[in-house]
Amino acid sequence: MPGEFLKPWYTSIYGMPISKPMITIYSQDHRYQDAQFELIDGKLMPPYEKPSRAEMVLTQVLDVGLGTVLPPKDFGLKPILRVHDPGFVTFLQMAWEEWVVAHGQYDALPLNWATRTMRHDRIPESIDGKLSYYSFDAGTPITSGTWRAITSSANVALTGQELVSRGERSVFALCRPPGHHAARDFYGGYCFFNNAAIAAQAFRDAGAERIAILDVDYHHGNGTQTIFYDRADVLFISIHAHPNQEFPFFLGYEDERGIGNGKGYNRNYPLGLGIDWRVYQEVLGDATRCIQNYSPDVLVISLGVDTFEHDPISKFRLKTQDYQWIGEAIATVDRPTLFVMEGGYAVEAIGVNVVKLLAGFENAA
Ligand code: B3N
Ligand code: ZN
Repeated sequence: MPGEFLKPWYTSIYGMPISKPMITIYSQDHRYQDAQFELIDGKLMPPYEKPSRAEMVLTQVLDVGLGTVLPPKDFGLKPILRVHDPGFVTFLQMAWEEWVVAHGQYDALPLNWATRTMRHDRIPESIDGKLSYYSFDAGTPITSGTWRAITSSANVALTGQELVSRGERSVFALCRPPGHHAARDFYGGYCFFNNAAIAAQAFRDAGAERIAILDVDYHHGNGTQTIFYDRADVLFISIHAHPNQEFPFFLGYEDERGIGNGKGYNRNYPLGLGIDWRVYQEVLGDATRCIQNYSPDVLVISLGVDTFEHDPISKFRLKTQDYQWIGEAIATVDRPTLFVMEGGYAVEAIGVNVVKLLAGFENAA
């Protein structure tokens, strides 16, 4: 690892000039989430969501000199429990231990779910039952290192949040595992803790009055949407593949506009498969204008680059150059901004695309 990354904790650099424009927060602990298999097309295959994704992004951040790379601070469970259900958090903490006792050292996956007429008000006692209760897909394995990786990922987001709260104009939280599919009490879509939601709530708790979250990942951020659906203090906007065609299938439609106090503070832009920059830029322009009208204190970006034309699991046609323009469009909002890493599976290109976007933002800001 480059020496810069091994610097002591950032409190030692507060008040000192930061030589490079955008700080990245990164921890090697993401490597503890390293599953053997993922259920894809009816087969158990090597996972798309793998450690090399984050490593490629870090390499690119360092290669172009985006800015200082700092390790996360440990915030404990308190800020996670501001967003997630205590029973869910305890389940994630204990799941691997209980699974090994029941089944041995294989990745833990659920087998069935409580659909429609079945009961949702009983939490089973067995680990198999709890896996079913607290998940919504079979593509998100719990492994021996999951707990360490997901707490680290949340800390990466929270460290970025703290830096922005203390005056940084923009910070990149290089989170892995991602988070935007995780809801208050269920995981799935490679996500366990909702890093962007945890950071948004932490901004509120630090005194910010209005937060906007813009989710540019290919998949709808169902978890983030539901966490803030009845709230006016967090505007959620998502641009994504239409859920009648793509995961997560059961949320992300245009008519989901929020409920109660949150009515009008949720906005979805589901797009057809195969769209390119011409379509995307119009929608993005609409989304940024909507955010400007809301006038948030802080902007959180759920940053997925699985919108890329060569992404192996997605069907948009954005090119590398387009990511710079996405960054420039985000910069027009002109707010302190925390970027939180979500999806992107074209491993060779993931770093270039992410850094294009961040540099595009930084140079336009
Ligand atoms: O949607 C998929 C999927 C689609 C196409 C695939 N091919 C062509 C091999 C493989 C898989 N899988 C369901 C799980 C997707 C999780 C998405 C996580 C994410 O990036 N969220 O933002
Ligand atoms: Zn995605």
